[in-house]
Amino acid sequence: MADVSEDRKVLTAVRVGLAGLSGLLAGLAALCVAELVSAAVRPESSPVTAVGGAVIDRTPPELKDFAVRHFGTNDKLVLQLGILVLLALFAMAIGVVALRWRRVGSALVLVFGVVGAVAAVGRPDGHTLDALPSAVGGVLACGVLYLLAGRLAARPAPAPASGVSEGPFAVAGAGGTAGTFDRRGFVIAATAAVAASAGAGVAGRRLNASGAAEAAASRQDIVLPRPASPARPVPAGAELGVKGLSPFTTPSKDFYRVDTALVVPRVDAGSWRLRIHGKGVRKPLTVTYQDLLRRELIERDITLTCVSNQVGGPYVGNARWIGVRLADLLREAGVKPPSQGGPADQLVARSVDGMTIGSPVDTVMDGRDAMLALGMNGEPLPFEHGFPVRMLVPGLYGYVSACKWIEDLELTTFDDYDPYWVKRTWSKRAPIKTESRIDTPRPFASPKSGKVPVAGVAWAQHRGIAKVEVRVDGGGWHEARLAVEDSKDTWRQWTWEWPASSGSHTLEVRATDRDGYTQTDKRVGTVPNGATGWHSVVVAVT
Ligand SMILES: Nc1nc2c(c(=O)[nH]1)N[C@H]1C(S)=C(S)[C@@H](COP(=O)(O)O)O[C@H]1N2
Ligand SMILES: [Mo]
Repeated sequence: MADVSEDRKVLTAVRVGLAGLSGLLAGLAALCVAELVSAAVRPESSPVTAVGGAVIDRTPPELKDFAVRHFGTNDKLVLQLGILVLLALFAMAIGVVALRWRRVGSALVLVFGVVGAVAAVGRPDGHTLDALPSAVGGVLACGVLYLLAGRLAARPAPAPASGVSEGPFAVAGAGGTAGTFDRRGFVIAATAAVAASAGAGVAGRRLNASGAAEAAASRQDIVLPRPASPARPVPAGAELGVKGLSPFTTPSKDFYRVDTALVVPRVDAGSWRLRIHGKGVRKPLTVTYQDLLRRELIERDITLTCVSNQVGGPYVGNARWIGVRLADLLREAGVKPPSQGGPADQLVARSVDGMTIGSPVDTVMDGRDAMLALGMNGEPLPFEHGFPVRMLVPGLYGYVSACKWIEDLELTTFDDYDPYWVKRTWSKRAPIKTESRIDTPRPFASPKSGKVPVAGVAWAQHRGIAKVEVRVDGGGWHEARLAVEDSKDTWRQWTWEWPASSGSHTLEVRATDRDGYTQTDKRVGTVPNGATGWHSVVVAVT
C-alpha cells in the first residue's frame, strides 16, 4: 500500500498543474472570442492590439527611442509577444487561485476583460464599442475557468479496492483515501473549450482578413494618372555608384516605417473621405479619392526623416511621390495663412488610427511642395506608408507633417491644440536638422590600406546641402565630392577618397547647408526636436 500522504502530494501537484492549464485555456478562450467579436467591431479593438496600443501611447519618448533602436520595426512584435507572455503567466496564476477559491479566481478573469476594454476605449481613436471584444471575451473566459475549476474540485474517491489506474490523471493508489477529482469531466470540458476557442479564433481571423482583402482590392484597381507636373528625371550624377552607399531613391520595400499602429490600417479607397474644416475655413470641404485623382497632380522627389533618427541612424529615406498640392486645397476652402491675416496658425491632420500631427499653416502654404500624396515610387501608396492618402511637407520631420491614413484636416492654433507627440514632450515645431551620415565603410569594417572610398548621404530638406567634409582621427577637414543635386528637398550623396594607412581610425563627417549653417559637434538626443552631432565610424585598416 502506497504512502497516503505521498499520494496526496502527487494529487495536489496534478490538480495545481491542471488549474494552471485551466487558467491558460480561459485566457485562450478570451482572446479567440474577442478576435471574433473584433471582426464585427474593428480589428484594432481586439485586446492584445488595444493593450499594445495603450502601452505605446504611454511609452516615454526615451523608451520609445530605445525600443525603435533595438528592435527596429520588430518593436511591435516584441511588444505583442511580451503582452502574451505576461497574460499567460497571470492566467496560470489565476487558474491556481480558482482551484482554492473558485468564484474569486473566476471573477479575477473579468479584471482582464476590463483592462482590455479600458485600453481599447482609451486609445486616441477609441469608441465605446471598442470595449465589446474584451468584455465578451472576459465574461466567457470567466465561465470557462469556473467550469474547469469545478471539475478539479477535490472529492472523496469511490472506494473500489482495485487500485486500477484511471487514465492520464490517475493518482497512484487513488483508490485509497487520497481522494480524487472529476478527471473525465475535466478532459471533456477542456477539450470542448479548446475546440470552441480555436473555432472562434480562426473565424475571427478570417473575417478580419476579409476587410483587409477588400481594401487591397480597392488598391489594386487604382491607376494613377500621369501627373500634370512630373518630377524632373533624377540627374545622372545624383548617383555616385559607390558600393555600400544608400541608393538615391529608396525602394518602397526598404523605406523606413515609423508609426504607432499595431495593425496597419486597411482603408478602402472607395469609401475614403477627407474633411477640411476649422478656424477661418470659409468653405469646409469633403473630398473623395476620385476627387483627388481628378485634380492636377504633382510628382516630386522628397526625402522624409524621422525625428527619432539617431545621428547616423536609418530613419530617413527618399522617394518619388505623386499627390495634390495641399496649399491649393486649403485656398479653395478659403484658408488664409497667418502671414496674410488668417486666424489659424496650425493645421492638424488626423488619421483613421487616431494619430494627430500638427504643421505650421505658414510653412504648408509658403510655396513649397506640401502635398496630399497618393503615390510612392510609381505605385499607389503601400498600406504601410499611408494608403490611400498621406500628407508630406518637405523640410519638416514626419511627426509634424507626414500624417499617414489621413482622414481629417482641421485649422486651429498652436495655443489651442497639442497633437499626439507634442502631448508627449516633443516640440510643437520641428524643421529637419542638417545632417550627414557615413554609409561606407561600415563601423568596425577592416578595409585594406590604400585608397578607401568613404561615402554617405547628407540632407537639409528645403535648404539644400552646400558642402560635406570628412576628417580622420580628429585631423583637418577634407571636402567631399558631392553628387549632383536633385532638389533642395532631397538628400545628396557624397564621397571622399581616403588614403588609408593600417591601424584603427575614426572617420567623422559634417555637412553645411545652403543657409551657411555647419552641423554642430554638440551631441544632443532625439527628444524634443531631433539629434545633433557628427556621425563617426571606427574602422580597422589592415
Ligand atoms: N497615422 C500615422 N501617421 C504617421 C505616424 C503615425 O504614427 N501614425 N508617424 C509619423 C512619423 S513619426 C514619421 S517619421 C512618418 C514616417 O513615415 P513612413 O512610415 O512612411 O516612413 O510618418 C508619420 N505619420
Ligand atoms: Mo517620426
